[in-house]
Amino acid sequence: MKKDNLSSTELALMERAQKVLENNWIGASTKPTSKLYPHQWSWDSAFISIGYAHYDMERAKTELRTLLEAQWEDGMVPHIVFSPEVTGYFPSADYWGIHRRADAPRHKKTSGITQPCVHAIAAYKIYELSSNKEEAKDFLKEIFPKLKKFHQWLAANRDPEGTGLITIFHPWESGFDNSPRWDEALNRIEVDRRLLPDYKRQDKEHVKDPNERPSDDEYDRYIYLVEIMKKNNYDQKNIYKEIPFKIKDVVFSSIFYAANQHLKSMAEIIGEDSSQIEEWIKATKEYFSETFSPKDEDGLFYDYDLTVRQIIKKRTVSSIVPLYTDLLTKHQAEILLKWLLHSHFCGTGKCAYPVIPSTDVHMSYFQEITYWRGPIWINTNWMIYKGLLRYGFSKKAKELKESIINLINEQGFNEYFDPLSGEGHGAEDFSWTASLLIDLICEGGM
Ligand code: 2M8
Repeated sequence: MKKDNLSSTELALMERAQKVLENNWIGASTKPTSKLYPHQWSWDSAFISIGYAHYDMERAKTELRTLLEAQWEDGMVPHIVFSPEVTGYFPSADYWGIHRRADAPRHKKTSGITQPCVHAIAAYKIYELSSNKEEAKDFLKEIFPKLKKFHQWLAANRDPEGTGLITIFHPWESGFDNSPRWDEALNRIEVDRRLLPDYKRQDKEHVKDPNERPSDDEYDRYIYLVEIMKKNNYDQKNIYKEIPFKIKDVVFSSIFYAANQHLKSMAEIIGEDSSQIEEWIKATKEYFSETFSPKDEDGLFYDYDLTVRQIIKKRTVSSIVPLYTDLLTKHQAEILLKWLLHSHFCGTGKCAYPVIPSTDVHMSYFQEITYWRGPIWINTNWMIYKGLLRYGFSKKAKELKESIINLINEQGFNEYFDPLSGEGHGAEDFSWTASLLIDLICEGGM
C-alpha cells in the first residue's frame, strides 16, 4: 500500500479502519460486527477481503478460502457460515437444519440460502494488487473452480430462464433485508401460522432503537419463507415451484454480471476455458435493460417480480446501482447521474451529507433510521462511486468519495447512517464500512 499520497486524516482513518477489522477477526474469517452478527456472512466477506487486499494479502485470501470451505457440494455458497462456539443469533445453525440436504456440508454449519456473488470481484482484486503475480496466479488457480461452480449453481437454479438475471427466493438473499422493494411481495404472502415455529428474535437487543430493525411482521414472513424451503429439503427446483417470493433482483444481477467479467479475466490469466462465462455475460447484456428499465419509464432500474410478472416500482438506491456495471449507454448513465444530483438521493437538499441513501428521501416509504428503508450504506455508495468513475462523471465521483470519508470520520464506522442527520445507527464497528473505506482511500479506481 502506498501511503505517500494520503492526508493525515486519511492515514488516521486507515488506522481506525484496520482496528475495526482486527477486532472483528475471528481466527480464519471476519465477522461483520461483534454482537449483532457474530458469524461469517458471505457478501460481507467479499467486501472485507477487498479491504484486506490493500494491506494484508494473507488475510484477504484466508477470508475467501474460509467462506468457500463451507460451499455446498452443488456449488451454493451459503449466506452465513456459523461459528460453532458462538450463541445468541437467530436463526441459529440448528434452526436452518441443512442436514436435510445431501449436498450441504457435514463439517460446517451454514444457512440454507445464498447472497450476492461479490467474491470473484474480490478474488480478482487480490490478483491485481499482489506484487508477487506468480503466487497470486496460484491463488486464482485454487479459487477459480469454486467460484465458477458457484456461478454455475446460480445460473442453473436462479436463472433457469437463461436471462443472465438472478432470482432471489428470500429478502435475506438480496442483502437488503427490509427494503421497500420487497413490501408488496411479502405482503402478498399468506402466512400459514401453523408452519411458524415459536421463535425469539435476538437482533433488537443489540441496537439503540428497535425501530432500526425490521418489524416483527416482516420477521414472521422471513421465517415462513425459510420454513417453505425446509419443507422442500432445500431442493432448489421444488422451491422454485412453491415459494411465493421469486424476484429478479437488479443488484444481485448487476453483481453477477460484474463478477462474471472478473471470472472471465481470471480464466484468461490461468488458461481456463471461459466460453460458459461468456454465455452468461451475453445473456445479461441482452436482457438487463429491457427487464429492469422498460422504455418510457423514468430511466431508473427496478426489480422484476416473477410471481406477478411486473416490475417493482420502488425508488431506492438499487435503481442506480446498475451504474456499477458497463451495461448502460452513456445516455442511461447520464439519467442516473441526474437522479444522483437531485434532492431525491441527497445530491442537494435537506440531507446532512451528499451520500446516497438506501431509499429516495421524498418517498412515503422512506424511513431515516430503519435499516434498508432509508439509511446510508457504504457498500452501495462504493459501487456507485466506481460507476461514476467508469462513466467519466469525475466531479460527482470526487464529491461522493470525499463525503463518504467525512461521514465516517465525523460519525464513526457504523453499519448505516441516518441521511438527514448523518448520525450512525445499527452496529458500531462494522466491517464492510471499514474495509470499503480502505479501498476508497487507497485506490478509488475500479
Ligand atoms: C443483514 O442481514 C442479516 C440476515 O442475513 C440480518 O439482518 O440479521 C443485511 O444487512 C445483510 O446485507 C448483511 O450481509 C448481514 C450481515 O452484515 O446483515
